[in-house]
Amino acid sequence: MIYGIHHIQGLDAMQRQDREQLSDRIIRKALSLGASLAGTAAIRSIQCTPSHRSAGDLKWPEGARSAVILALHHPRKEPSLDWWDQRAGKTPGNRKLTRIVGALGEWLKGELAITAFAVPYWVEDGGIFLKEAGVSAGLGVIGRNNLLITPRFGPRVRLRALLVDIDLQDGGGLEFDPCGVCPAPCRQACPEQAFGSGSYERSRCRRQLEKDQRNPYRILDIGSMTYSIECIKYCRACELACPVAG
Ligand code: B12
Repeated sequence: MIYGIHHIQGLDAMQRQDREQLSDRIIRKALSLGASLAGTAAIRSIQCTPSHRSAGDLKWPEGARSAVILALHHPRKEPSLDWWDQRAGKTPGNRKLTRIVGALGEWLKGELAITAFAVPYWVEDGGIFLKEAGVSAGLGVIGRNNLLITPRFGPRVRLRALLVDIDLQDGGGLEFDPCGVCPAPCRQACPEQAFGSGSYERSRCRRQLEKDQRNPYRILDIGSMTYSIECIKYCRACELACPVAG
């Protein structure tokens, strides 16, 4: 009997070690493909986060057991990564992230025989709440600006995910509290006082983003050498005011 328990405990430890090694390998591959950060999480821990709990009936692909969450750094000095244009993928940053996700999915299938499901951006199209998945994967924490704050890049990252049909390590539980002693310049920076009530108000934030939509920019199209590409530079005040990671 005692031997049996030890045997099971040994098996558990081995499975945990396998999961950790596999997660590490996948994370290293994602970084080598150009992701700035990557992490893994069990679907059941993502399902326990506030937005997933309150959304209730999200449709997860059958067989999906874990998620790989990727982040791409959007540095202050490269604002164009985040300009929304008319092309597929919408922003240069998102196009890059989508390419990395695609290449990682191919590698998982070809190298490790793992089935990967690309996750749409919009939750209503079958997507997931990416900031909270990022917390579950240990990439960062939710800050007072309501964004995922990462230790290395602050909130200046964009996120995407892949779901996979195997068990991977649950990366959550990051010990990081950047907002505890911060005077929250992010909250003062909002042009619509979306944090005026003490918590984030989506309708106020949306009001600013609608103003940005009504005020598109024309940028130079290198092909035709004319100012013909129209793009929207959405407000990032709460993100850019965050002092974490400079
Ligand atoms: C819809 C959407 C919007 C809407 C509504 C946003 C909203 N928060 O309600 C609008 C258009 C207004 C918007 C605005 C912005 N968005 Co937006 N948006 C999304 C989208 C598609 C879904 C987000 C959503 O609906 N969440 C559900 C709502 C109810 O949750 P919530 O407001 O985030 O609040 C929850 C969390 O804070 C959580 N929470 C609070 N504390 C804690 C603690 C823990 C431990 C946990 C686990 C959770 C948690 O509980 C709250 C309630 O459920 C995601 C992409 C995706 N698929 O996830 C991008 C996304 C969240 N947006 C992003 C960005 C960057 C922005 C903007 C800066 C605009 C811009 N220039 O891109 C602003 C910032 C607004 C802000 N400060 O929150 C990034 C965030 C990156 C990051 N570092 O966090 C995302 C992930 C897209 C991306 N490309 O990577 N967005």
